[in-house]
Amino acid sequence: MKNLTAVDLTFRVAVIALAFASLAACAANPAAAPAQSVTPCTYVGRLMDAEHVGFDTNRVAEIAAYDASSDKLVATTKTFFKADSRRNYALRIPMASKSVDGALAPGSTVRIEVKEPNGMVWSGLVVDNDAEIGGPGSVKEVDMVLAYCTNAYGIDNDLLDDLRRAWQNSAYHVEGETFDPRKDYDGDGMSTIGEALSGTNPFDPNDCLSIRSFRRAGQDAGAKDVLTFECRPGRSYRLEVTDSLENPNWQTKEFSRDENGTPINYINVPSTGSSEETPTVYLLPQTGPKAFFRIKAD
Ligand SMILES: [Ca+2]
Repeated sequence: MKNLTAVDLTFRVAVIALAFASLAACAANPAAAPAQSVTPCTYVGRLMDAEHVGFDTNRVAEIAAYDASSDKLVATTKTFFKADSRRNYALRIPMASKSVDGALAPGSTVRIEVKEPNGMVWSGLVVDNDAEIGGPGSVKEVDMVLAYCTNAYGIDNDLLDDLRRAWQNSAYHVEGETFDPRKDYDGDGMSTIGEALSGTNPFDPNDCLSIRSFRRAGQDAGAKDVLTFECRPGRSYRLEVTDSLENPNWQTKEFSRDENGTPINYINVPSTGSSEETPTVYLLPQTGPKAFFRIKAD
């Protein structure tokens, strides 16, 4: 087992809901009232490795939260897989109405620790501004990437080394040139970093995240547009649409996986999935004379 102290630079954070109802019970005389247990605060989001492959039920990571002041273990959970959500973990932090007898209360801070299935432990994870837990019943959306990054490109140091070696062994290597992972060496429209994080080959112009085919819906009632794209293991995909590329206003477009399926916003591929699955998705026809689509990999 190897212990690391890591600061993830890529947390994306949004507090999506807050509820304060349970605080009212102690408002009359907060000093005298005993601490009461209240609805937990929940951290939810997507836990990914350095290449943005999500952990799931095939590749289970364990997540633990510690009280930052006492280092006492307060909550644990494991990653899961849901076909219709990019989230793969939910960590419920038990709370009390106030901080007595070691109970966590609004304003307390936690330290997150992650154990990968290979035994590697990421300890001391700093959750940016989200170490402080929210109010009772609050939900904090926190994505976590297990990356150790001290370079200027914002990616894992080992991944950067791997990409540099692959470039040196590729047809795009130029003696004396410095490797820059922000470049699109193979000229397929995606940067080297973008390809590495979406699971395609940065040094193969025929391999990149792309829409493979699109067919407009016919005139029949209920007909749908049909779109296909290639997936990679462990990634989560979403679709966006805009009616103009001059002043694009990209909006999330719902997927529907079959003719009668309930529309969903994400297509998730298990971490042990086929390396080049090409899903066919059916879309409600876009209104208006033009529509431009794009696929995003998380
Ligand atoms: Ca490529």
